[in-house]
Amino acid sequence: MSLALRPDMSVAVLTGAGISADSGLATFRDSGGLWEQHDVTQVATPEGFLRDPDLVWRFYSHRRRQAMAADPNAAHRALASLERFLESRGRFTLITQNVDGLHQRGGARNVLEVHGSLFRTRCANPACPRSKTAWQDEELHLDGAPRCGECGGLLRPAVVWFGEHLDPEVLFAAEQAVKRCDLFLVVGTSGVVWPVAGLILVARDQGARSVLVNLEPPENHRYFDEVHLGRAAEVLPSLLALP
Ligand code: BJW
Repeated sequence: MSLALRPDMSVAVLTGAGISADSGLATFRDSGGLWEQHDVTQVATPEGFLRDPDLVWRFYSHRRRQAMAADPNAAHRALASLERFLESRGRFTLITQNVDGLHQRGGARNVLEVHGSLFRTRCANPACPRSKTAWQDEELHLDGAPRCGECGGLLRPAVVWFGEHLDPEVLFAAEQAVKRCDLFLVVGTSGVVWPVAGLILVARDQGARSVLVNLEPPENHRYFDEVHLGRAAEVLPSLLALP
């Protein structure tokens, strides 16, 4: 079965950790996932970072290393093909909660990284100018938290932790894309983390067709018009079946 896409359609896609599972990266909430192996309050909150920045940096440096060693899979590539298919007459927005950079390495050109990136760093001191703009950083800080060259404070990964606001411009762009889409395609996410979890409600409100591809039915599966169960790398290429 395919989605019968037309080149003049407006498509918004939301991805989560499940799309990178077929590249060998752990998800968060599945059995054996990151939150089973690490205490989320210690490694993914601002309070956890203040308590033990070295631990947090070890967690993110290991994930940097794993993401660098991983390759994009057929699902990442299928979405990049969809972007090219729609580029002259349609609209395409790829919204990802993932921080692993695999969409870009799989050929996607415009990606809204709503939870930041494993490969960017910024200063953790809000008074420092280097806290405002993150920069590319592929180093592994396994021996401890790096320090800011400007203010001497701690540097931090430029990801969004629990209790932190998403970049308002990036979130706005994601909401706008969903508001004007004909098709909202969601791939590999449990749909429990807000505010991104609310995007399916935005899509429904404005009458978009909503399609979910996921290994198992998540809590919010009833909100979707269609649910395709299976591994993203297997299901997505045939579902998109581009000419
Ligand atoms: C496959 C597969 C295969 C497997 N093929 N599929 C309203 C109500 C309740 C709470 C809140 C609320 N509003 C805000 C909150 C608080 C909080 C929140 O949402 N909490 C809930 C969890 C209860 N949200 C926030 O704090 C957010 N900030 C915010 O709202 O600011 C305003 C505010 C501030 C203060 C107070 C109140 C409001 C920030 C959220 C930041 C999330 N950050 C993380 C870490 C990012 C950095 C990092 O990567 O380390 O983002 S947490 C983690 O979860 C990560 C992910 O992006 C995110 C979502 O996870 P995802 O991608 O869905 O993964 P899984 O593992 O959950 O699911 C994988 C799925 O794939 C599964 O369904 C599998 O079946 C499937 N799968 N293999 C296809 N091969």
